[in-house]
Amino acid sequence: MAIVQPTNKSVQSYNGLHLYHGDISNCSMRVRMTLVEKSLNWTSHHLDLRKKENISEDYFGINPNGLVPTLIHDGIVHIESNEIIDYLDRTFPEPPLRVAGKDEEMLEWLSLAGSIHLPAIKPYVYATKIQKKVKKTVEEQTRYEALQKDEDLKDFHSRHAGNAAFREQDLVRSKAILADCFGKLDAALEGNDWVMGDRFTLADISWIPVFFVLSGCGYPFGEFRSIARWAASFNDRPSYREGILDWCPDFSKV
Ligand SMILES: N[C@@H](CCC(=O)N[C@@H](CS)C(=O)NCC(=O)O)C(=O)O
Repeated sequence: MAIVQPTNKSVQSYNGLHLYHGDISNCSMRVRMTLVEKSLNWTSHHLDLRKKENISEDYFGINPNGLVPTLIHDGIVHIESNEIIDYLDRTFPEPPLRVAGKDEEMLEWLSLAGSIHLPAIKPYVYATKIQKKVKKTVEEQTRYEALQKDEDLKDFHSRHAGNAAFREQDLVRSKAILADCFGKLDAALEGNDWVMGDRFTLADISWIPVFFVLSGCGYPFGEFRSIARWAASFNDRPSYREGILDWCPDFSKV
């Protein structure tokens, strides 16, 4: 479990569920979807990533990477979206978002989504769509470098700092990883309603936001026929509407 001891102690007095999240953040979308699936009440602390509201001493004192989402449950701070959704499903087991006896397989899907975030999803989204929209001013960049201790994140953000732009090779690597993962996802969905078979689980919740955001960036999903069928079936699900569309109606317009 990714629990952190915040240096910003104010959050330790929070009761119930509090979520720091971003409207356009795919990692936040999976936590919002899980909260909706469970019909849980939660307090929203929205951070606008375009306005760099995450780059503050206060927020780095809660999430040491300065990333969204962060869940605070009765004063305990949880980070890492895929771990948060697993925590929520274990803590609030009804309705279950897992298949009995198939935990290992399902957690592999969550772990895969988590592992490709920095090398593939983030570069694709920035390079194709949002790098200009989230470009930091010199002042914001200086503040970020002072607050950020994670070298991989520093390296990632240095690639589009100032006049820099993502290199073709970053995009090529990202596309190769994504094609491999979507091939696996498509195969898992072949003949199945959901990733784990006939039950909607955290594995779907982990990948639906990835599909939504990358579609908005123009990712060519056309060849993945089972993914297309899956996407049509989650369209009317309340957690998709309330967890994703109510916050970000169309990623292509971000
Ligand atoms: N591994 C983290 C990744 C979180 C992450 O990268 N969040 C993005 C939005 S999806 C963010 O906060 N971006 C702002 C930044 O990189 O400064 C998780 O799954 O929670």
